[in-house]
Amino acid sequence: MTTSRRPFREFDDSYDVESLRLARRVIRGLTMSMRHIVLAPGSRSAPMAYALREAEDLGAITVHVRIDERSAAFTALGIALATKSPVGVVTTSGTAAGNLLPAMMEADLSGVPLVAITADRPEELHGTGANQTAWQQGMFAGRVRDEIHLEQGEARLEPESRDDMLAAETQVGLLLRVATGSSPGPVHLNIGFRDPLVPSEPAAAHQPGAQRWARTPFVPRRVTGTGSPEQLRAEIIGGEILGDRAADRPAVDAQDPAAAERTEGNREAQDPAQAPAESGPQLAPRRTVFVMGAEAPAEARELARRLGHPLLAEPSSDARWSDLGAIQGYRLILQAPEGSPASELAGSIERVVVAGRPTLTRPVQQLINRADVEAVQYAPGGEAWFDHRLARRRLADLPSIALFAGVAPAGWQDAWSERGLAAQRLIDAALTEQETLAQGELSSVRVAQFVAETVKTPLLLGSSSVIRDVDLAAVLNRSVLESESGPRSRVADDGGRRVYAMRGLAGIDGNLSAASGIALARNTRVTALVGDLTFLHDVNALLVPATEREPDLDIVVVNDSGGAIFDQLEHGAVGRREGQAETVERFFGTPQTVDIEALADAYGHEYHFADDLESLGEGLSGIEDRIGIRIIEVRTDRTVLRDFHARLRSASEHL
Ligand SMILES: Cc1ncc(C[n+]2csc(CCOP(=O)(O)OP(=O)(O)O)c2C)c(N)n1
Ligand SMILES: [Mg+2]
Repeated sequence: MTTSRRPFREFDDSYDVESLRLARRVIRGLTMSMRHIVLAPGSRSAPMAYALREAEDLGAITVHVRIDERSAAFTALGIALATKSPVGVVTTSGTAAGNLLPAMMEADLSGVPLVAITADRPEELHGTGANQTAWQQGMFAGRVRDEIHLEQGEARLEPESRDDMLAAETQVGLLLRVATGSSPGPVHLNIGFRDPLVPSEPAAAHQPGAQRWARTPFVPRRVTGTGSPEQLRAEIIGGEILGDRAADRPAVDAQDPAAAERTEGNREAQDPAQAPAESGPQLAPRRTVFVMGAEAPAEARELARRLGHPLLAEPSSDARWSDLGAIQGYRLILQAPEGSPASELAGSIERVVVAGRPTLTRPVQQLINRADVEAVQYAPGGEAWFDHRLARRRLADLPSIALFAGVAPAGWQDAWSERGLAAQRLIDAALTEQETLAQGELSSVRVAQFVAETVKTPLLLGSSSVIRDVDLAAVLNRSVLESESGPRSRVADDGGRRVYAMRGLAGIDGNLSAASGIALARNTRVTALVGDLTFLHDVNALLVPATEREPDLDIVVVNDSGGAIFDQLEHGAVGRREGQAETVERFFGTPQTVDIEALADAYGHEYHFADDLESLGEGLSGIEDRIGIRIIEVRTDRTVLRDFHARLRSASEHL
């Protein structure tokens, strides 16, 4: 149900300066679908600041103030990630606007409706040497779904001819519809404001009550209409699409690929395109796996489960945390040395359905690109990062995916689950061995595993190593490993766990700010697990103006004094060449010795140092009794990681 908007005429701000009147119209347009806005201070944007203050008083929007524009933009991005609705970030003119670019780029590729609202000088001041004046129109070109420029007219508009103002409001509303449309993403609103930029004093006789906010209540975006993923999912789960064929699937030995071919029965059904339409789709037995990347649609998970296919799920897909079919330690299976049972299992994969965007590891990319494997992307529409001209084949609807994936031969899922449990035990044993070698010093992989398995809050996984370590080592439900009866005894642990990660561009910038935004929007404590460089890159996220609500945020910093990830890539090998260690350390490792405790102290936040799992657990506990930001530092040694991963690989020979 919606309440009607109050007609425009009821707004009585005719007494006020034009800049304020324009700002109010803009904000009215924004509040049609926007509930949060982040503002960084400045002079040219002053009309927006005053008008936002009014709007906040009227209950139309929540305003957050941040001093650093880059942090402001990433905070807005975090709020948008958590609320799945458009969030604005307001800046003054000049380089202030330029600082939004990284978050706009991330929003572009992760399809987040971030609305850059940049104040500008009037057009005639451009090119005259006026202070803080740069050409801002189109400055995010190619990264935004749409952009508009509003120029405040020179002449004061008469109250009875407010067409320009009304048009501004409508244009802003339309811009937001683009941001949240079928291909959601960032948009840019540039506004040329003219002096004066502060509100006039209303006459003593003025009735302030006349200026009441009118807004349409927010209605979350819903996919509707025939063929929507939800509908299709209902049909599939209800058996309308698959009928009872999944239940009737022929018994095929998963370890005997040829057996699947022999019992396939319906040859025509091998190619979904050739399936006879009248008789309905036929599902052939197939050894398929579903790779679930960032933002993988939930209905793909349900389909995989229904068809009996294993899920190879990255931590930023919900499938990793809320489903029974996710395979533990799958990376180890995919990269197991040739001749091992695990490598045979991985080698027998015939088809891969990719849902969402996997970005973390090479074994997954190699699987998708394998010459003997057919891979399709399930992309129901609006994926910001998917270009079918460049990437693999795309299928947009679940019935086509079901036809492509076929049903799992008997034993397929169990073979993966059992191998996955063995892989997980191997990983845990390797971690214990590592800790013995390092005389009890914590491994960063162990820290990532512990945090991901322990915290109950929403979790933001920083770019670089931590998300990959969680991907490698974290288990949804540890009791599975301890249980003797194996995979069948698993208990679903779907506590609504939500894991966030910046997988649009995987930057190490803005991670803490995005986590703050998520905490503010969800009104709950969030845990951010980040590397030391990721922490320091966005340390200004700790700067919360004294007037603002501090986000409830636990930041776990895995401090290994520099970038660990590079040593695990090609640079690690280069660094081991004669005389190259110093170069690689200087240009890639980039060691740092910042005193994080002193930083926490300087910003006025709680600090906890953890040197073992017990004290890490203590640092993360008691969340009901505390507010604000806590920084939990764990020191680890990145120089041991290359050998650790090598040992793990060779241990998987017998997997
Ligand atoms: C904004 C940005 N700059 C640079 C990079 C390249 N980069 C990727 S990982 C990394 C090092 C990260 O180090 P840290 O946060 O300490 O994580 P670690 O790998 O040590 O766990 C860098 C510089 C990036 N991804 N984003
Ligand atoms: Mg580091």
